[in-house]
Amino acid sequence: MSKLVLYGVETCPPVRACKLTLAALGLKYEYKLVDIVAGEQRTKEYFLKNPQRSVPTLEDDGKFIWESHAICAYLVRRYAKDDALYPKDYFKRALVDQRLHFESGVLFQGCIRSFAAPLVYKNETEIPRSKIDEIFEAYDFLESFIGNQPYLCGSGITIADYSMVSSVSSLVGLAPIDSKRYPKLSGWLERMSSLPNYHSLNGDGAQKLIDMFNSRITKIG
Ligand SMILES: N[C@@H](CCC(=O)N[C@@H](CS)C(=O)NCC(=O)O)C(=O)O
Repeated sequence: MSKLVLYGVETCPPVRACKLTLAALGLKYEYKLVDIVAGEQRTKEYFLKNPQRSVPTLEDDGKFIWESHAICAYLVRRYAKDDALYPKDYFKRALVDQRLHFESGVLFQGCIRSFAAPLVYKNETEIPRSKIDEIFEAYDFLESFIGNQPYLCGSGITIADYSMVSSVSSLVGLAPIDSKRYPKLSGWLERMSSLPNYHSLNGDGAQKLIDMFNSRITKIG
């Protein structure tokens, strides 16, 4: 088997989605820390691996892939014993893809990055109330996606669950999930939180990110 290297930092939700997927597949890999707050993603050496200068990046036998959704899908196609985590069936895969795009565009980019980047890179300390409203709007969608199924795409876990939990668990510090208003979402988050090694793979990093937000935000106005 080829040598896998994951470049990232544990506060980054997409990095944690890749860690959850690698663990679910039982894959061994080397983890190389890229301190994005210190600017390590902007070195020439890293640019040669990933010209977008983002984390995560996966190295597989000297080849590089970035964008967590592409990485997780690749890992399943390349290394999984079956297609449970990313089904080959056209409709089932479309459902997983829809959730992955939702995580990428709405949850991560729209909800997290839009306020986190100004906090980290521009030293801003206030976030508008509308940002919190957008998180709850995203939770409303997730509540309906889950419906009466245990996971986001039905009865079995998929890479969409790993991707989504990395973001949702990072947002609960700013927008707590009330189990009365969001019974499906809170039940799903509880199920995800009881996965083996959940805390070391995702929960601890999510908490560090929440702590970082709390240490920088002085006002939600
Ligand atoms: N959609 C991308 C998002 C990756 C991303 O934006 N990562 C952030 C950290 S969480 C990053 O690399 N930031 C570096 C920078 O902004 O310079 C993915 O899922 O991999």
